[in-house]
Amino acid sequence: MSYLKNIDPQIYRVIRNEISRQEDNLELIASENFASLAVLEAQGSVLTNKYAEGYPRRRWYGGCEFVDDAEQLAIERAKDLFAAEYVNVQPHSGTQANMAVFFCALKFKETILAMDLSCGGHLTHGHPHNYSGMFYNVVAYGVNKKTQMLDYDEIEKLALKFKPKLILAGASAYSREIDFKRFRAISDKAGAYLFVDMAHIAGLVAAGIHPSPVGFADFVSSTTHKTLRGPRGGFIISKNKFARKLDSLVFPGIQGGPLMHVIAAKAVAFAEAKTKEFKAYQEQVVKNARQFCESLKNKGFDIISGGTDTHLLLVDLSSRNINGKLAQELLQKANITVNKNLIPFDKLSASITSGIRLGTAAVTTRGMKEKEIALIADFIDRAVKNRDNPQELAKIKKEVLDLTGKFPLYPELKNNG
Ligand code: DSN
Repeated sequence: MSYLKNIDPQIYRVIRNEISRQEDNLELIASENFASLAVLEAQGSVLTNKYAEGYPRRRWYGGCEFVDDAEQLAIERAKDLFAAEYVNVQPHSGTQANMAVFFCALKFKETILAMDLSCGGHLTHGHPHNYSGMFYNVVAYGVNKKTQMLDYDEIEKLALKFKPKLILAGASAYSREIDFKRFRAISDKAGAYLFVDMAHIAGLVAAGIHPSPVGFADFVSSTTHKTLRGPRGGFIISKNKFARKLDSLVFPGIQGGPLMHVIAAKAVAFAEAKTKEFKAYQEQVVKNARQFCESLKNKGFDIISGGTDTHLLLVDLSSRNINGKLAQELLQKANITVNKNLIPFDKLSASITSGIRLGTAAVTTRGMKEKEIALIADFIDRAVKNRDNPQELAKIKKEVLDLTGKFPLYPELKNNG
């Protein structure tokens, strides 16, 4: 970064600080990951200079021959990876991917049935402060109070009662396998479109570790940067019959020029996701999440639904006499990064919460396995027990630094000096 250092030492410093933060902290935010150097190189390339409104070979501006190749590769690789008929790789984010799908499937004020935020849903799944909640009539489903898992009979009842035009499956804080076949059957009975937001589990789906929604859903949206481990961005999958409408809704409907450097990086990530190493990585992500549940349960923590089938787990802190906000702040003191999270039927507000959400995608990318996960669970337990003991928290932080030091973010760079 020698040019940046000369031209803008302040931003150079910000990036150096962030590199150190990522190196020195245990990143347990379930939606984060570390993209490969190849993805970073593509994303940091001159493709950022190019405007390319339109789609490959049908652009509004000249000079698009090479960015056309990048977008075509991204589309073809995503189609191959997810066995998809149609893919649009231009959405700048998952939120915009979801917006294009809503605009394609629905008229304003029509009814959607989607998962409640407090039970694991996402803001774009009908939250009143998001476009999805402002433009549409939202009916929410949650989880069963006892099992804390999706209750498909209950979802079917709601679908038949409210006759939504669209049913949305997928979540940000739900750790169990989702039965897309059952969702399809419910949607068919209710005469609704099925829309799956697979942003969190896209990497698991790509690797065949979680059943794919493609084939069951009319629309699938995703981000590229969570378990899929690509650049920050979104994409949409659907059947060919929606291709023209979705294309024109993404551009010119809700976006201008596509981010060609990001699209090139998405192409790299889709190629990486086809490899044997990626499949092994995703298997380890889930093994690590299961180990995390077991280790935390052994220390007396309550895990929502009792376990996980994915990369994430939701910890109910109620019995440990600490709320999510305090736990997040406390763990930060020991260089452990987590996010506070509502748990199903939470009695506390969204800004306090009774839980924390933990994910294993990022630490697994660093090479950590079950042994290290057990150690991390121990750090969390000790931090919670010693919340008023600064010396012990400092000791845990030192142990975290010992651990992160053994698992560099980009070992290739270290080996190159
Ligand atoms: N912010 C993401 C998450 O943490 O799940 C969802 O968009």
